[in-house]
Amino acid sequence: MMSQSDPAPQIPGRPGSRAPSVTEPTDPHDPLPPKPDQDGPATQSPTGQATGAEQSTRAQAGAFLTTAQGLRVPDSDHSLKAGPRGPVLLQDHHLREKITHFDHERIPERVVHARGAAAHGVFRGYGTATSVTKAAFLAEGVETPVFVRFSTVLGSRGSADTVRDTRGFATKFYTSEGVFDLVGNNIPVFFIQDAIKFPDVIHAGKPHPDREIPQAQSAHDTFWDFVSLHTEATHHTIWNMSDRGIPRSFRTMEGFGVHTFRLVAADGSTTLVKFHWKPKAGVHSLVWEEAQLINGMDPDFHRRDLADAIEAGAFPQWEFGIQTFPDTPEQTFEGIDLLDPTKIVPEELAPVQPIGLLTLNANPKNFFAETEQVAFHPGHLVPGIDLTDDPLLAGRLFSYLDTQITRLGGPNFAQIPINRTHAPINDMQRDGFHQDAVHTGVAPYRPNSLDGGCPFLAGADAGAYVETPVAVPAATKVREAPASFDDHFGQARLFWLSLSDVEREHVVGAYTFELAKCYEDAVRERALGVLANVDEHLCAAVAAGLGLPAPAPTKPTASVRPSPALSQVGGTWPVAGRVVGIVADEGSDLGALRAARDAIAGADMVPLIIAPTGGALGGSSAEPVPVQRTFAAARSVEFDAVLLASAPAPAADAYGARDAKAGSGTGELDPRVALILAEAYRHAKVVGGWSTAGEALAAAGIPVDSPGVLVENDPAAVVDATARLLATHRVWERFPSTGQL
Ligand code: HDE
Repeated sequence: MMSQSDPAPQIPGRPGSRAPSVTEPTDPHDPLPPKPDQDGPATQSPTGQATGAEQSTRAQAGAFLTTAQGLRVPDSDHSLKAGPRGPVLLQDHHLREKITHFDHERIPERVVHARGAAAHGVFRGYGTATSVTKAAFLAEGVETPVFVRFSTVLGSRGSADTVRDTRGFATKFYTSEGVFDLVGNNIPVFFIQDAIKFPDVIHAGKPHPDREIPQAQSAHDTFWDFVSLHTEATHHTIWNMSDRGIPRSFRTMEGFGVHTFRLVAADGSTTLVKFHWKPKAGVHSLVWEEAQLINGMDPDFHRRDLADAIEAGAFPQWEFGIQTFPDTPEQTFEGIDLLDPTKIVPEELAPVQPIGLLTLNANPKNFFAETEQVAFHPGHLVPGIDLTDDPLLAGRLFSYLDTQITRLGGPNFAQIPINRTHAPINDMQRDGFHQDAVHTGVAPYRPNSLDGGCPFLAGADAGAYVETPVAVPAATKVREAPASFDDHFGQARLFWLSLSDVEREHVVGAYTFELAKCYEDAVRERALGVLANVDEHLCAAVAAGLGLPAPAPTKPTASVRPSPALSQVGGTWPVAGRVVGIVADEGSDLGALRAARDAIAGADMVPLIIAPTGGALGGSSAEPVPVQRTFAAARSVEFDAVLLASAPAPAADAYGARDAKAGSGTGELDPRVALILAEAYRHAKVVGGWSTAGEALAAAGIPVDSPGVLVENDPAAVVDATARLLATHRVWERFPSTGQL
């Protein structure tokens, strides 16, 4: 029997591949297939060979419960005892195996980027990079399977998604020449210029070591203590304090390789490049109050959004691009040191040239096997992509390999299915914990004759990775950075001056919030001293919010040319996967409701019906409308726009003792609906509707004639206008600026 509240088919989020029955199924049958939106790692062998096996050969099999040895088990609820009330017997092999395995289910979380979500996809090369790189996967039309993991940096594995933080954007390309990993972030610069400082910046950002608070955020003394003393962090920090620190979705983030890389063409010529991912959905962020509410309402907001979008067929896409710079001995471009990872090259000086398209089209089948066990490494390179001497990159090349040995329990993590290359392996590495390969021969050494001399060395013409013979200038060993790394404020100022007014207001709000959360005035004062060197208006506004005097700059502020490409306001983008809530009740015109719902789904957005109770509206009609959210369970932050199909009166549970959001619950309109509307309006989202929507908006105190408030008789017209406005991401006019920044 199907459950009564079977959701409309276009709503993503069904947990299993089939709707469950109410009663427990007892007829033995094989495991259900995975959901259609899911995919798993390719069935390569541990030595990188295509096995042609079905993915299901790696999944559980057979209809009956077994032990890990395949022995069928008659009872898994009772330990073996000497009588029903007697002692449990040590000989219970099933109990011991079950509990022992459970005891060891956890592995260490990543020391940074512990919280993440991932998806499978495909990368298609445009061929536009072939003049600068021989990398096979970048050739025209070549399709390469990929696995992409997005993450926050500071939080533990179970922390909330929408905290203010940098996001990881790590891509594993399973190319024909071996695995290439681009382990990037959503912010193009980093806190530090030298890897030796990484433990410092992370220890400062992580919770205080005594009380282990606060979780997953930078709004605390140790973080601001460090970044105010260590001023090379200023540029990265202002990005974190901007809207970039609170993305709306993984789908609406840019990605950056951060370091400068060196590309090598077939003719041996080299080019320095910076890698970029440009989201087709545009760069879009939350507002801070929204982010904070979401952390409570739906801590899984970003991972749910990614999975739901893929399940709904709104496949997230990014264009891959490069900025190219001549590979000169100075390794600078327009006076910018390309080895300094705290600097960008503005796109206006070096345009991002598209070289391929990334499409994420499948959700993982198993979080642990894939998302948790995937192991990225900036040293996973393919011919045509080489490194530079960025001292931050150098330390990473050591760290990523090293960390996996603890995290994944030994040196054989490359054999875990999600990490397996799609190119044949003959590496002469042997044994170790969790060895999956069954090597043959007797001579895992070179040179040998006993295994016929195999394996043999390849030359560049046979696809070998040959490091570029870059000249290294004669030098003396020192612990020093070049003088060109010294300017810590100029590009923070460039970023600030490139933002629109509303984005600057957000930056001021974020600094003020974070510094207000610090305990020590000394830390606040020092942080203001840093801001004074970035911009006097920024510093004055934050100081005013903190109730502290604004210090004078200690260095002359740089004269910079703004880079409009850094602002995320302006422009229009596709709306696929955006979420539109429709408030309705039994008084709503069901025909109009269905039409609106279907029009939203037809525009590739996700419609969610919000009603006084669960179940379906028009239960006795021929076509009931399933409800996805109740007034008690919904909050504005789930929706990009909220439409009303009527003005629902207070529902039976609209009183404070049952649902504190309802308050005293007086008035014509259900107070939870009023709250949803007020919040959505406050966050500059589209609100509107048809029928009696105007009355509801008025009852919620929303001026019906203000921008982005859409009330029309025809639901289709409302949906149309909603989609047009959502394409601009937010109703920006609702955030008028003071113009003082
Ligand atoms: Fe990482 N970083 N990192 N990082 N990083 C890790 O590797 C490290 C840096 C980035 O989804 C760790 O497998 C050092 C910059 C991402 O699995 C670790 C330094 C950038 C991820 C590590 C940096 C990144 C990591 C932890 C300073 C952007 C998540 C677990 C030199 C370009 C990858 C792991 C995933 C993860 C070290 C700085 C991006 C400890 C030493 C700069 C996206 O190895």
